[in-house]
Amino acid sequence: MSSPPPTASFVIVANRLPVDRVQGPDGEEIWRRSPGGLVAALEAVMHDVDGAWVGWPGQADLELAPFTADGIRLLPVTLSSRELQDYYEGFSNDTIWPLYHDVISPPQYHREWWESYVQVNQRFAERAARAASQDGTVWVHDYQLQLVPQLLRELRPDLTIGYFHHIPFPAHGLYSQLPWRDQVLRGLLGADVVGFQRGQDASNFLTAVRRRLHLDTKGTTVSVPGSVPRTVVARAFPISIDTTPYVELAARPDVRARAAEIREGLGHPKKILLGVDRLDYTKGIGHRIKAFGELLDQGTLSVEDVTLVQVASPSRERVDAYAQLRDEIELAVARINGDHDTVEHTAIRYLHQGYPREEMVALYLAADAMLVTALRDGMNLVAKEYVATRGDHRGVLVLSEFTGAADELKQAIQVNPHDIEGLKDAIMRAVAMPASEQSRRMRALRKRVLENDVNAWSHEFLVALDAVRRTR
Ligand code: GDG
Repeated sequence: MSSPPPTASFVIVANRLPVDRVQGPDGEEIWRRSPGGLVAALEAVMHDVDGAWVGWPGQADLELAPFTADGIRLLPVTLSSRELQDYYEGFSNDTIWPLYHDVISPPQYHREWWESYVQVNQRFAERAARAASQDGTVWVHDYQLQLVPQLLRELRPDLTIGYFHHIPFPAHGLYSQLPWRDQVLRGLLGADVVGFQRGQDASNFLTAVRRRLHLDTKGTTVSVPGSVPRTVVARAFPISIDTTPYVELAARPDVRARAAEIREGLGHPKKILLGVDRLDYTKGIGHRIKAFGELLDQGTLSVEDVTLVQVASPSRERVDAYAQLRDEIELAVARINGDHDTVEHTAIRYLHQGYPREEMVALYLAADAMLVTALRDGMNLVAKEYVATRGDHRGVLVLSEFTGAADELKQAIQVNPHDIEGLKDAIMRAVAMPASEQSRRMRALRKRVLENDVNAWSHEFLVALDAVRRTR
C-alpha cells in the first residue's frame, strides 16, 4: 500500500504558483522561480516549517503531479481554458478588479463567471485541505480566492487561516453593486485574520460586514456567531518589497554603466522622468502622459531638456478593457511624439515590453524622477523599488495619493492624478527640485522602505495569525 502524500504545517494558497515554465540550456522544459517579492518573503518561513504552495501553474488544462522547485513544494491546481476565461479573466479581472478599483472601468456582472469563480475557489480549498497537516496554518492570497477561507474552514475547522488582500477594498456604496456581495463577505470571514494594504481598506470591509451581514465589530475585530463563535481580525498590513536585490543591483558597476548608457541613448536630456506599470487602467498612465504633453505644448518643457520613459508591461491582453486602453495610450503617445520629437530627441520613449530586473534597476537609476500616478492602487511596489535603488539619495518620487504607498511615503511629492494642473505642477517641482531637498526627502523615504521590507510584512502578519491561534 502506498503511503499518503506528506502534509505541510504551513500552506500558501495563491492563484499562481511562484514558478514559470521556461526552456532549459538543452532545450528541455524546466520550472524557474518567478522573481516576485511574495515568494522571497515566504521562502524562509516555508523552509523552516515544511511549507507547501498551492496554485495554478500558468497554463490551461495542465495536469501536474506535485513537484519541488528551488526547494519549495508546489501543489498544482488544474484550470481549464474555459475556467480561465470565466473565473480568471472574467470574474477576477473584469468584475472584481474594476469594482474594487473604484469602478474606473465598468465592472461586468455575469452569473456564469460567478459560478466558475465558486467552483474554482472550491477546488483550491479542497487542494489546501488535503495539503495541510492537523492544526496547521494556511495563508490565502488575493481577490481571485476570496471564498477559499470559508470553504476551507468548512472542510478543516482545525486550521488557522489567514487571508491577505493585495488590492483595495472599496467603499460600501460601490461594493454593494456586487450581486454576490454577501457571499464574498462570508467567504473572507472564514479567515482568522483578514489583512489589507491600508487602514481605509480594512475599515471599508468592516463597514460592509456591519451593513450587509449585521455583525458586531469592535475596533479591528468582527464577532462571527455560529456553533463555535469566532473573532476575526481585519486590519492593515502594508506590503513591501524584498529590498536586498534592489540595493545590490543598484550598486553593481555593470548596472550603473547600463544606466549611463540609457541616458546617453536618450540624447542626454537634462532630466529623465520614468513611469513603470503594467498596462492597466488603474495606473493613471493616460493622465501622466496628458500632463506631460501639455507641458510640452505650452513650451514649459522641451524635448531637449526632458524625456519621459514609460514602461508599460503587457497585461491581461484578452480582457477588452485592456485592449482598448492600449489603443488609447498608444494613440496619445504617438500624437505627442509626432508633435514634439526632433530627429535627436524624443518626448516619450514608450516601451510595451517586460524587462529583466537588472534593466528595471538601470532605468530606476537613470531616472531623475519617478512618476506614480495611479488612480487607485492597493500599494504600488514600483514606488518602493525606486526608492530602494536611490543609494545616493538623489531622485524625486511623485506619488498619487490614491496608492497604498502614499500612507507611508509622506516625503514624496503627493498628487491627485485627476487634477491635471496639479500633476503638471508636481512634475515641474520634481524637475526643478534642488539636490539638497531631493536628498532630505529621499533619505527619509529610503529609511522607511528599508526598515519596513517584505520580511517585516510577512512576519507581522504571521505574528497576528499566531496570536489568534493561541487564544483558541
Ligand atoms: C498588485 C496590486 C500591490 C512591472 N513591469 C516589469 C516588472 N514589473 C514589476 C514591478 C513591481 C511589480 O511588477 C508591479 O507591482 P505593483 O505593486 O506596482 O502593481 P501590481 O502588479 O498591480 O500589483 C498592487 C501588489 O499587488 C502587491 O501587493 O502593490 O497595488 O495592484 O515589482 O517592478 N518587473 C520586471 N519587468 C517588467 O517589465 N522585471
